[in-house]
Amino acid sequence: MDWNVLLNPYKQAVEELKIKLKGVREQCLIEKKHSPIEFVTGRVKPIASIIDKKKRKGISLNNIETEIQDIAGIRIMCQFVDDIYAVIHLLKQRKDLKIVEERDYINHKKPSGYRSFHVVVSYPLQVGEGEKDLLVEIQIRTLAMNFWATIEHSLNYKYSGAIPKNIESRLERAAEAAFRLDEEMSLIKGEIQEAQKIFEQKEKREHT
Ligand code: 0O2
Repeated sequence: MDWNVLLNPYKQAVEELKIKLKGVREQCLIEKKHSPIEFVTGRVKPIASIIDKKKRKGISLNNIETEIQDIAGIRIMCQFVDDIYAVIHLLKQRKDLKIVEERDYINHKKPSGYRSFHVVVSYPLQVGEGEKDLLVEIQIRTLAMNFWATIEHSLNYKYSGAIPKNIESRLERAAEAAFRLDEEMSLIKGEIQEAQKIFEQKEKREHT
């Protein structure tokens, strides 16, 4: 298996999608509209994680590209929960990708406390001799959900997936606190957006 041959198109897809989604934010800012996208990150799954998942799920080498849907991963961070749904709506309108699966871990949180909305998209990458359809997993979450997930991910790594019970229950409570933070922020969304607009104008004046 030549991993470079397999992974190179995914690398390109991640770069292209990052540019396109950052472009959505730029466009909103230019038009002085609220951007549902705060920031975007992306990665190609490390080879060791692909092998690990392949073994864990009993996937054959031939089926890696169809059964491991997050070889290419994009993460979109939003300020408010409503923004997550605005991003999903936006993705559904786009002609350059097709949503093939949705996983709603916001209304159906994982037992760990994890919340996020996942969509798997089929992305037609333009290659030398035509087109290659690639699966890309896009995770859409608020800043608070991202904060929680990042911390839980490192704790999981530290404890090799066996987080001690007391930390696990604190994490579950922290996940609920993050959820309540999102709810509280949503209630004063209008106020926050107005303040951000005023602040942006002030910054602009100071730098011109
Ligand atoms: P990384 O480092 O993020 O790339 P599975 O991989 O079997 O758990 P499945 O069905 O392939 O699940 O996909 P799913 O659940 O839609 O997405 C898995 C990815 O979601 C994970 O990727 C994480 O990014 C994120 N995720 C899911 N559950 C949790 C959780 O409880 N805590 C945190 N922090 N993240 C979670 P990977 O493969 O773990 O790795």
